[in-house]
Amino acid sequence: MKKWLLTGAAALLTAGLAACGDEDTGGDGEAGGNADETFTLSIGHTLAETSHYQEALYEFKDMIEERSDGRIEIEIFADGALGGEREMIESLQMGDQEMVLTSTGPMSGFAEEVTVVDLPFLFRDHDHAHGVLDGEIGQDLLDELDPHGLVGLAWWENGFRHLTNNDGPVHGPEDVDGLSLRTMENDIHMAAFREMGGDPTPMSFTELFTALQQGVIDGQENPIPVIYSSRFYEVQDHLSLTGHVYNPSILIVSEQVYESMPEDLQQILRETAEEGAIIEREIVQRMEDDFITELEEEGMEVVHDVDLEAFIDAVQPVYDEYADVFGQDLIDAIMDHE
Ligand code: EAX
Repeated sequence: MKKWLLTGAAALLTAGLAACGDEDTGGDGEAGGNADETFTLSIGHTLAETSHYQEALYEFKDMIEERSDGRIEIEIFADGALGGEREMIESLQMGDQEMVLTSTGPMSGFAEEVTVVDLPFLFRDHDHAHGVLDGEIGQDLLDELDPHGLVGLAWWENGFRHLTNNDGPVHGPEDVDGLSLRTMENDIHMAAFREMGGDPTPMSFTELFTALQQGVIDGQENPIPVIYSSRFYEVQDHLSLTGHVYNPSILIVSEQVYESMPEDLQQILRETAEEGAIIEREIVQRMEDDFITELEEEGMEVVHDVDLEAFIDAVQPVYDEYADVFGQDLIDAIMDHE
């Protein structure tokens, strides 16, 4: 009985969505809506209103609303107001939320193929990452979202992730031994820290500041713009510039919502998301350049010259394990990309 009800509800929902798009879909379900229909798209993210995500989304909002002549209205919800990243992605799949700007961290629960980008030390620098993600490999990875009710519009950016903790300065993997560390809900990151003797705890970003404040965990890892805008300097004493993972973000729209929109608005969404990526990456670069000094001024002790080779050696077993998941050819294609 319960299953029938769910099936019935799903059928009603589908019929309702199809109805609102009937005028222009031509029955293929690819595009819907009509010329004068308006769409309000809520975009959720977990970072602060002073973050790189928020600053870039303001620009995105202005461009979208201008280019659509007001047929699309964007509402931005920061600070996890709509939930953690995994929750928000699930809401998109159910059609309960329109958009999310999320790190790839939690993606292993939705499209594991995408998390190849989460391998530690996979990308040499920002240019290398952008070259891979903006090319064929990046598009193929975004396409992996399609079967999961998600449309990946463009690769945005969170940045290179660095390690903070309250135990002491971390110079090499030996200093990670015994540290309890929050990680994203990402098996690869957890495996990497276990290889160093760390004790990883997967946790939504929305719980992280309180967990650090209460000493539930010793440390965490995040890009400089996140560490600064989320004020982790108030609850963390030591920062080590490990840059152990390049963390892209993805601007995602619910497939149900996307397919209810007419093609011209779909195109505006895609093109503006790609332009927004360029703007957002520039914001990240500026923040990465400026905020390390700010964090030192806020009292964090910063280790600038970590033993990078030792970290890279320590995480090699993770490559051996995940070569079977992603395929060595894909990993090589990414690492060898100019
Ligand atoms: O995507 O969870 C994290 O550490 C992420 O950096 C954050 O949610 C931004």
